[in-house]
Amino acid sequence: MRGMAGIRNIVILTGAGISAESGLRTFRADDGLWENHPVEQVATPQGFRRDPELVQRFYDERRVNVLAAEPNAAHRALARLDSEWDGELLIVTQNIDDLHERAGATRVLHMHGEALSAWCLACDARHRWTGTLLDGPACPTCGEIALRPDIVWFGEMPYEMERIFAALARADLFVSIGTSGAVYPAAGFVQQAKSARARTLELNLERSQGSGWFDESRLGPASELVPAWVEEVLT
Ligand code: BJW
Repeated sequence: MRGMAGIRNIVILTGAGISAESGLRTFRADDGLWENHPVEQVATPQGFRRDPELVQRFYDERRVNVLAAEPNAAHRALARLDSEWDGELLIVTQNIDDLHERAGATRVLHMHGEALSAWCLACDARHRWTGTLLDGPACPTCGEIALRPDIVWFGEMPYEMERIFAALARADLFVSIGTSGAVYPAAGFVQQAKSARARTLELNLERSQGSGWFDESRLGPASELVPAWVEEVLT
């Protein structure tokens, strides 16, 4: 990248690819999460209404996998950037794992929800959740048996969009890491950043669907590309 002169506000978008080397499967790879679980069955509100047990089992398993995973060098490098970058920084993650936080990052926003959170459809409370939901536990706030995974499914509104759009409008640099660019609104962030005159960089194993929108694309594993880019930014 051409130096960091004039860059103060950074927005980083991360996707499943940043956690792949921590052992968490991506969605759209041949052996990805959608392979055995068709997306309309497990990632839509209609699928949940049709077969809640299937969906609860799917996310109970994902929760176990998230708890067993460890942050990799890419998460750690972003945590370093978060602690050392004086300007504005926002890590918008589409991931439901907590590996950014466990690596030490604090300026993190989970736009598609969190595996370790349960949402009560009766009283709207949210609770940190590390156990199962398949067995129908009562909501600790209201006592109703109405907890669902706190995940944004297709057709639902991603979280904190106003905050994200505000950060994109101020961004001097937008960096997309490990995401295929197949899911909106996240896939459109690069265009919003460009209209705010931000520079745009993609770090991914292969070109994403919106690759043409980026000023620069670096292809390779996140565990190598991200630490190298952070080193460049901070020196
Ligand atoms: C590596 C690597 C390594 C591998 N190193 N890289 C028609 C047009 C436009 C939009 C729509 C449309 N029809 C419907 C829509 C809307 C819909 C949508 O986008 N559908 C598309 C299929 C077209 N979107 C929605 O419904 C969203 N809500 C919405 O739009 O509300 C209205 C609204 C309007 C206006 C403003 C705001 C809102 C909600 C989307 C919810 C997505 N939920 C999911 C599942 C929940 C979480 C979970 O179960 O974990 O989120 S879907 C799934 O995809 C998950 C992910 O977060 C998301 C993105 O996937 P990601 O992260 O990109 O993973 P992959 O597998 O696709 O890619 C991995 C990449 O990593 C690859 O490129 C690899 O090469 C790379 N990689 N190893 C670096 N080691």
